[in-house]
Amino acid sequence: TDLPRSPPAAAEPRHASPAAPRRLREKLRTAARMAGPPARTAPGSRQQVQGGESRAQPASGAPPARETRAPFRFDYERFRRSLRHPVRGGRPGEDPETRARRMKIKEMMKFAWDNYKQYALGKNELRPLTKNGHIGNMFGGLRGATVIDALDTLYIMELEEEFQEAKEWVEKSFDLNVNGEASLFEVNIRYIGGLLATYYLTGEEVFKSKALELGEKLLPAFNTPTGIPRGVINLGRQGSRPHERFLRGMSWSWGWASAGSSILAEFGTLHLEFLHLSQLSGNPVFAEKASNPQPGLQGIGLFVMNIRRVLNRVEKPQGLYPNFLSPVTGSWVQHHVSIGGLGDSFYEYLIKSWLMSDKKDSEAKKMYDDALEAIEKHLVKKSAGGLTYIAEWRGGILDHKMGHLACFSGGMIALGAEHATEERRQRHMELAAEITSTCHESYARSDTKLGPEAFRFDAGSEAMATRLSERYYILRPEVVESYMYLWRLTHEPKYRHWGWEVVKALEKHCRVEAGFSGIRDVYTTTPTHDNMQQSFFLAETLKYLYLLFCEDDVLSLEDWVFNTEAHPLPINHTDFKA
Ligand code: DMJ
Repeated sequence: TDLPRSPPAAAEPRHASPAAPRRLREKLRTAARMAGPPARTAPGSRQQVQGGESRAQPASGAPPARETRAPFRFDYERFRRSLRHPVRGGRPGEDPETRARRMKIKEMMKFAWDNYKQYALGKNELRPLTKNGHIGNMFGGLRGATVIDALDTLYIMELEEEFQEAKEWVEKSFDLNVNGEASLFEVNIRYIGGLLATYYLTGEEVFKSKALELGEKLLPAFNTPTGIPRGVINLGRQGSRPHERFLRGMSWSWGWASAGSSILAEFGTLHLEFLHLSQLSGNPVFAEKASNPQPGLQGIGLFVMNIRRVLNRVEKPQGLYPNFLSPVTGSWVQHHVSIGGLGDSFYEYLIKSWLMSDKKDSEAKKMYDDALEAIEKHLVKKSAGGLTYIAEWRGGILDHKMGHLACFSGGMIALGAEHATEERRQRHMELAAEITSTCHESYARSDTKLGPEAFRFDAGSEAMATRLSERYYILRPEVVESYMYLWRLTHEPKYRHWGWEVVKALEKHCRVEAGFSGIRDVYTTTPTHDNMQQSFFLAETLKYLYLLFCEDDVLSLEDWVFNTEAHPLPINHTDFKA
């Protein structure tokens, strides 16, 4: 998803305001319990809970506590042996043009990284025109978003020296003892996702321990009446000033989200990462089977399983999932449905949860199948010119618009189709190909051959932006993401061809002296630049382009699922307890 990047409004009811001191104290005590360090009890001893109080649990359905488990160690070597394909590398005898194209994309990655390193190392993003760094307000005081987002791409592209530079920064400078208001979603997909993926790829403990430490800090966001997390969390700082300790672990809803609601694509995009945190910290892989939830990360899988329970209970209008849900009542707050921003990765994580479980998580598969059926029935449309698109839905009225973000859905639907019944498989593959083709049209119909932020199918418009405010391109990945999946699943040459068009357009319009920049208008051949090299350009756009020109067994879809920031997380072929 993609969300307004302003901090929560002051007027937003913080769910523990100074006007409610008793409630606040209770919340703080609970938050402190939940944000406490992982249990370090001796084998077989009884788990101690801070302050002697009962442990925090997800709002519903959590089974009662029992004795602690034996200490757990994740068997990394066994995990690596379980992979069916090598994770990287070229293959002998490949076509020289494909190799040359892949090398070009590798060069683009090196250029993006080198400039970030030179002008902005330790900041969150590079500003390539002014040659300095940008911090922003999404990550609650965390720094180095580009480093963490780039790590696995550098590794996969075999940019060894650059990978070592990034790793060294994580070891020496990545500080988790920060204080500030962070987006739970963004920290999860970029930082937790990036660290987990790099751990699984390299086996380097530093990435695992940072992911687990950061994961701990996110737990208090789940402390709501329903267990649906709020969008913003104060990451807190240990041993800091009183007002900072006061806020530590507090969470609240975005100021712009109606009636203190939580966003579908935010609370629905935690599952993959949290199950891996759970796995690495010792809980059985599939949390619904856990019989002794514990405070801290070991029970983290239960928190995300509880989200499912709430969603399964609430009635869905026409089977569709609206984007805003109250974390207090567990009911929808507004009936806006979108497979683009605010909704997008919720659907993606349903099908990927099933794939990541080695196709055992049938609940996720059913939720995905039902959701897609409702989308097909109510939102999929064909334009007068024959282009298939997915409209948005506002309380029953269709908005004939697709955001760039919604273009990931071609890849998602193709991925799901692979595993569907024969009748659905064919229909969904066609739908996936048609949507990807429509998204390609949004690029092909622009002067730069890059696509706008949103395009419409009304008032005579077909796959083009009609509003000035929707003409920009900020180096987003969703269209090339779909090309990559469609290539892997069909091997139709057009997807590589379309991907190469994007490479040429990026070089022509987005490459500047010190990095890559977004552009403000895709409909002019002399666009102005927005002076921002987004971290997802290194995590996603360049990675998906590179994989488009790799053999299928590089980060094979049989071994990995990509989180929504393109960080590969392994499919659980087995239980890796040691
Ligand atoms: C990325 O952070 C992720 O892909 C997210 O799911 C949506 N927005 C950006 C890229 O456009």
